[in-house]
Amino acid sequence: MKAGLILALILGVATAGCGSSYGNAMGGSGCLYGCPATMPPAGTNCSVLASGATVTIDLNVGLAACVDTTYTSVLGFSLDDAHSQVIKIPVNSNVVFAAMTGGPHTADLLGSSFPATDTNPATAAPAGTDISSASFSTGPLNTGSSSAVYHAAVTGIYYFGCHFHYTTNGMRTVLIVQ
Ligand SMILES: [Cu+2]
Repeated sequence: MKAGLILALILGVATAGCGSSYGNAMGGSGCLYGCPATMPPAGTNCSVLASGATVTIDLNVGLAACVDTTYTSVLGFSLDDAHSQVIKIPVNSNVVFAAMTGGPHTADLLGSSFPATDTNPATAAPAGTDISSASFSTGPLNTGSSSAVYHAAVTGIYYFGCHFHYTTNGMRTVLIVQ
């Protein structure tokens, strides 16, 4: 009985942390679309390697967050629609972004670091545009819709964010074309 009480207290503290410490860490006052399933683990390698001729990247702000050892906190961009990830894309892949829940979302190229705010105009780039192009964006994608098919032909490290959730929720990632 005593062990059960201690466990309940621990779970209570973990739940309380969802709306307070996590929200503050993201620079906002809480989790607008529900808190991530798990708290961001510290010092984790969040990177995954995509495969296939076309890489589909899910946009979903409700994913489990991840604090990457190199690129810091990432949220809402994923290959498995479960975990926020830093995504490595084989050079010359096609790339599609799919809004899963909580849309509209965008995938905006922000440059070579995470800026304070997303100043990308978030205008949809034509199909076939390289994701490394200046001010690349998918434009707003409503829940259930996918972007045009884009291209990743220029190796590099690209910081991305969602126009609607970058500041409020910390929705951001790093795409590495290699
Ligand atoms: Cu978003």
